[in-house]
Formats: sequence, C-alpha cells, structure tokens
Amino acid sequence: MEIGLVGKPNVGKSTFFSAATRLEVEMASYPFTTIDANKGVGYIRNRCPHQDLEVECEPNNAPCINGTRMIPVKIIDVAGLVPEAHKGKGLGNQFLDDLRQASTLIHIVDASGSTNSEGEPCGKGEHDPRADVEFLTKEIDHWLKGILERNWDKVSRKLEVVGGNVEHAVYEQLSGLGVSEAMVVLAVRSADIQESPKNWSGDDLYRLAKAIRMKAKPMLISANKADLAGDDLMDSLMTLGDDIVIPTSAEYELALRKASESDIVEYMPGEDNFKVLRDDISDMQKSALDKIESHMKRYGGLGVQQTLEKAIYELLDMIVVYPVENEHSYTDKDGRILPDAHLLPRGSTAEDLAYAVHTDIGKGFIRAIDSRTDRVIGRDHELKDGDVIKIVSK
Ligand SMILES: Nc1nc2c(ncn2[C@@H]2O[C@H](COP(=O)(O)OP(=O)(O)O)[C@@H](O)[C@H]2O)c(=O)[nH]1
Ligand SMILES: [Mg+2]
Repeated sequence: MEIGLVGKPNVGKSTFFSAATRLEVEMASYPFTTIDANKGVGYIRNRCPHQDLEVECEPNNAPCINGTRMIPVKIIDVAGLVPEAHKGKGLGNQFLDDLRQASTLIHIVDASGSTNSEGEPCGKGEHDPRADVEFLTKEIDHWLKGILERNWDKVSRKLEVVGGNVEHAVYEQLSGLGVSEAMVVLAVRSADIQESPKNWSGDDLYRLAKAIRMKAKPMLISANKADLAGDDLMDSLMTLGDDIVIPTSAEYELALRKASESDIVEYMPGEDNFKVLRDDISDMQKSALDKIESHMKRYGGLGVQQTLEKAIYELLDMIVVYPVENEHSYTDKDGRILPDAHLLPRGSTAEDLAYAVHTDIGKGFIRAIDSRTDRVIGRDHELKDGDVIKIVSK
C-alpha cells in the first residue's frame, strides 16, 4: 500500500516528500527507510497502546515517540504531470507507471498560484490552482480509458460470443493497476451504462474509467505553499466541491524537521507548536522560526502530517492493530513488548489480522484474545483501531 504524491512540476512534491520522509528516531532498524530516489517511508501517528496498558513498548516496525507510534507508510514522489501526459507529453509514461502502485493520491497544488499550467513559475496569483485539480483527474481518467479502449473490441466481441462477466473482463484489462474486482463492480454500477459492452462508446468508457479512478485512486488535495497564498486564494481552494483540501507548507515542514535534527527545536510532526532549544540562534533563524510559528497557529499545523493521516485514516479507512504472542505481557515470542503495528482496512477481522501477520498463522487460526479486555474473540470478530490482539493458531 503506497501513497502517491502527484501534481504538475514545481508545486512542491519533492519538498513534501523530503519533509514527510524525515523522521529522527533512535531505532536500530525499521523497514524500507530509503527505497529509491523517489520512494521513501513516511509515518502516520497512532496512540501507542503502552499508554493505556502502562508498560514500556519495544518497537520493531513502528517507532514510538513519547507515546505516539509512527506507523510506516510508503510514499512515492511521482514524476511531475503536465497537461496531455496521457498522450505521452512530458514525463507522461513514467508518471503513469508510478501511479499504478499507489492506493491513494495526494494531489499537491501551488495554492499561491505562482506556477502556470505547464509547471513554470509565474507571478503570484496569476494561475488559478483550481484548474489544476480538474486537469489532473482528467489526465488520469484519459489514461485509464486508453487502457480499457485498447482491447475493447476484442474483449467485448468475446463476451458476446463466449459469454462471461463484463466486470471480470474489465478487471482483467486493468491488472497491475491496483484495481480490485470489487472496485470494478461498484464502478460499473455507478457509471450506469445502458448499452451492451459491444456498443460501449468512447464516452461510456471514459465515464467508467472515471468511476474506477474514484474507487481505486481516491485523492485529497494539499493546498501547498499556503505560506505564500493570500486569504482569497486559500478560501477559493478550500471550498472546492467534495474534495478534502488541506493547507500545507511543505517548505516550513522541511525546515522544521531539519531544525529538529540539528537540535535547534523540539518538534513533533503534525503538532501546531514547537519549542526552541537554543538561545544562540541567529536573527535570521529566529525570524524564520517566528514566521513558521505564526503560520502554524493560523492553520493549526503545517499540513504535511495531517495530509498523510487523512489519506490513510479517511480515504483508505485503515485502522492500526497490534498483534502480540502473550496477552498478559503484550510481548512477541522474543519478549519484546508491543513490537509491531499493522495497518488494516476497517472491517478487518481477527482472522484477517492472522493472515496479515503470516499466511500459516492465518491458515491455522483457532481463536484470538483481545488483550485489553482478556476476552476470547472468534475469527469473524471485527477489529478496531488500537486493538492489541493475541492469535491462537495451530
Ligand atoms: N513558499 C513555499 N515554497 C515551496 C513550498 N514547497 C515547495 N516550495 C518551493 O517550490 C519550488 C519547487 O519545489 P519542488 O519540491 O522541487 O517541486 P516539485 O517539482 O513538485 O517536486 C522549490 O523552490 C521549493 O522550495 C512551500 O510550502 N512554500
Ligand atoms: Mg520534484
């Protein structure tokens, strides 16, 4: 499961990526720290169960900072997208390749309107960032439509002659794009196409592509460079239809995380304040920090952390669950307390967790125990965020 950062060039994708993937923690090893030039690991916050259970945790896959677990999520800094990318313009194809892997997208726009539609700098407010939201979703829709269209004659003829399920046929066309068959079923229903598959028009396929994109690549908008944007620009973006829009300043977030690494400030990502730790900073540093502080107060934070968390907790509707081997000491087989955190879709059951931990544990599932209550739970028991679960398996 990966988060894709998308948008045209120069809006701050790489700055957002650097900020989000920088976390200073004292840990020997945690997974996939740096994967690739444009792939890394960001973190979403989750209350560590150690706070309620009154133990000290020994994190393995998700560091704990003062009672907050930082749950790793992969982030891809997707190549900048320009209009007509689906026709191969700009880095079109590279963009689309990166996009396959993403389960959710953060569309970064320059809220200050100082980047034109091709991604070149322009005077502040000269470009309307709302236009970018429209163009980007259209690009993705055209790309998906192109894939569907490629073999549609053959596929639809076969459906007519041999029979078969149209949703399954569509699903097969999109393999490798992170689209599940269940998503296709919902999308076909919502696209509400009247014709039989053989007669689907380009417009029908486009509507279907759009419906699939909305299910398979749910997106939220980071109104970046909020530090430059005036009130009018921010207001016009914030009321953009149904989309979730979060004011962000990737540049400030990056500056603050760097300052935290150099022990100039103490800052927990996502909070709306920080503490200056040194009194020997220069006037320039001081005034930069003052600006950041007043921006944070105004927007309730810098937005980078909030954006990641909304993508995972709201768009993807995930929960965090902590599996343990011993339900009384909350340890794994090596005696580590609350070592691992697992991200699972809401609705996941005790058995789903068992499979997420290991296929063999899933196969041998007997029952589970909710460590917080000491109650035995069955395989179909739905888990909730923050659960600490022991699985009994053959
Ligand atoms: N003022 C301001 N500038 C930013 C912000 N984020 C990025 N920038 C600047 O915008 C320019 C483009 O950023 P970059 O991350 O390379 O954009 P990308 O092409 O989308 O990856 C750089 O000069 C950044 O310093 C922000 O939040 N505020
Ligand atoms: Mg970049």
